Amino acid sequence: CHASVVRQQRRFPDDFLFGTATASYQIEGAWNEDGKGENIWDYMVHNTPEVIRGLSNGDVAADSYHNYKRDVEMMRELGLDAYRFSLSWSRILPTGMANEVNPAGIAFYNNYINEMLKYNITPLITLYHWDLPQKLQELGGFANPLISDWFEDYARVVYENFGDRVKMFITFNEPREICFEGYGAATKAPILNATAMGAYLCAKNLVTAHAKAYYLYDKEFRPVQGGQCGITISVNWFGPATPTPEDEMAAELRRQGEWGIYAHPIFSAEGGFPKELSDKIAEKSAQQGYPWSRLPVFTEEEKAFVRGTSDFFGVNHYTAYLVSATERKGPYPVPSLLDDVDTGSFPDDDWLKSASAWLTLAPNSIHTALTHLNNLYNKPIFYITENGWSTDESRENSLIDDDRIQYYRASMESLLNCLDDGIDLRGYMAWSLMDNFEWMEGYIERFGLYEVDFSDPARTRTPRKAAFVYKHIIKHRAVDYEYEPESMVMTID
Ligand code: GBH
Repeated sequence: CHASVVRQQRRFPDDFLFGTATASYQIEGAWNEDGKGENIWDYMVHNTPEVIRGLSNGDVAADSYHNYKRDVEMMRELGLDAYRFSLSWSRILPTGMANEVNPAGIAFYNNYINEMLKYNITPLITLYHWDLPQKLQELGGFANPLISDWFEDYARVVYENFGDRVKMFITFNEPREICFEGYGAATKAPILNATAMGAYLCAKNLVTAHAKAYYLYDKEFRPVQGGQCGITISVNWFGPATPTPEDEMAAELRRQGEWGIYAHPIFSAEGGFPKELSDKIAEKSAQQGYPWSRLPVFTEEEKAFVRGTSDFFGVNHYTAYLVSATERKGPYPVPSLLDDVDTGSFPDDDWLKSASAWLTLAPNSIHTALTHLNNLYNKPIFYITENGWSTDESRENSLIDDDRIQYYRASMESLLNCLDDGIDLRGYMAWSLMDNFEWMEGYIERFGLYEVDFSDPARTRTPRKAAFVYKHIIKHRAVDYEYEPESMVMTID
């Protein structure tokens, strides 16, 4: 068969940023060491341990707080251009407020950053990946509009301490998971399950907090530090299950409920919440006897404040779903975002399944999603800030992950399709550098290019086969389907 010989090898540009991503609570451990304050994940796993599969927690996790040099060594082994990681707000500001800065927290991140820079690895910082200081949660967290001031104060400490060396800041990771899962449902901390309005209040306050942190960077820090500031939103693809107007409309409403509600205020020309979704929530709220819409109003002034406040669009993309106006719906709580949107969603039966119920290999979905966003939001600069595949911790031969390799290669083709179309896509971060605390799934679902032995106090990291394949892709800026690692021994080139 000549297919592999005939297939034209498409290449990534030399300046395309290849990296991996992680998040503080998922890897750091050291939950109460050196002055760190308690956050909402510490609080939840200690007070309601039964919400986590296997009753595990992130107290130690991959222990990156003590293993950061090994982490950077792995980055060097892979030949990464960049590494995306998040800061623990309560490690830096133990009370959540800027009254007290923890020097040990600043020192830890300085060491991590400096170790990367020593080897020319570009650090990308996420300010918030879900670990809110518990004291701020007790004041309402993202349901309190004052969160935007508290976040701005925290952002100032971050820019002041790290912005001399870090040139890319991401304010929030995945507003949907923060707002919908944490406030509007009970699938992430702080498990509020305030279904009627939790996600909606949080959405407005979060995008406003993002905008304040953006202006702070833009006006006070960018002139000296010269970097970029943006946001990362989870954009999975939601397409119609059948080509009928009903399913087309259902898919559009679902996209607005999943990510448009966070992206539209920042990236659209007109600003504010998406129209069809706003109308639908207003209509349902009226039917339900509310004197006002459960979706908060954006005044014209507020819309203008939030609009256009991101230097790039960070996209976390994992998968796609088919959306139906009638099939496989609910039951959903009433009232709730899911009931407002009122659609069913499911993967195609033919798509390869991962260890996570929500994650299948949907063909070319990065390209489909980015093409849509590119048209909708007037061609922003894009980074894929997460993309990855899970295997089950109980798998035999856990280092041989051919399904993960298949997924990453498919992702590469989809990225190349974007580049071929002239989409301004500048980088790709694989989730994840190593196995870590997978939130409610504990240590059962594994996303790492490196396996971590969580029963070993040293948290030994061992490369999986996919690590060698990703390394080869980065080195050659292309996908070679013939490539097989010669051995499972990893070295630094
Ligand atoms: C990312 O979220 C996160 O940023 C990262 O921290 C995480 O480790 C990674 O994905 C892998 O999960 O169980 O059906 O209720 C991805 C988006 C959305 C994926 C919510 C899991 C749970 C759906 N996530 N989803 S369900």
